[in-house]
Amino acid sequence: MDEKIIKGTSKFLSFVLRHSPETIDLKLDENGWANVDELIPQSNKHKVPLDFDLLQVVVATNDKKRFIFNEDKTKIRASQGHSINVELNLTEVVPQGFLYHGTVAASIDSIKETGLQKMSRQHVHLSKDKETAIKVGGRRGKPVILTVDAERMQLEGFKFYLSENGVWLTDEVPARYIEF
Ligand code: HQG
Repeated sequence: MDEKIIKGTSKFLSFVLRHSPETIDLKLDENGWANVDELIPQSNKHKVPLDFDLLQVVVATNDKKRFIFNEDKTKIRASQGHSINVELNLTEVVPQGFLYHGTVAASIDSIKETGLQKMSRQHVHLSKDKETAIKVGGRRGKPVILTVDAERMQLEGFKFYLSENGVWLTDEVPARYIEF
């Protein structure tokens, strides 16, 4: 299958399943699930070609496992990254040591002032390795990597969650826990 089509479909799914299902008149349930038999016709109706085979390939080959099916593949959702309000029922996880956040120099003064904020998403996104953080920051320019003392944060009462695809999530990171 054509790589370009797979990537384009992944971007389209990120958009509708995380941010804007109404664009294709799609309803997500309160846990962020879309019915596959609604997603496919609604996509086609809005001129985005989609069938079950393509959907399966996108889910299976996605580099970050961004999407997940329920057990019988009748529903699909994004594992993280939402700006719309969905309840993912994430389980709390206790981090050990440090986590990393990739950003760019232009954001540093503001982050020093207010810490890491979730901005338009539901959580602040952190990763357990620097390489991933470099990629995340690199989406916006020359990456700057911040080191977060997640273990100390958790000991002092902050909650951490791990998405189905391995992204560490928290509500905010006050600047005192960040090594710049
Ligand atoms: C910055 C991608 C100023 C923050 C990635 C980031 C990730 C602040 C931007 C996922 C700030 C928000 C999320 C503050 C945070 N002042 N700037 N106080 N606090 N920022 O896209 O973490 O490929 O919402 O540093 O891989 O970049 O789409 O968050 O630059 O996992 O699956 O505000 O998106 O995943 O940007 O990326 P985002 P992010 P996907």
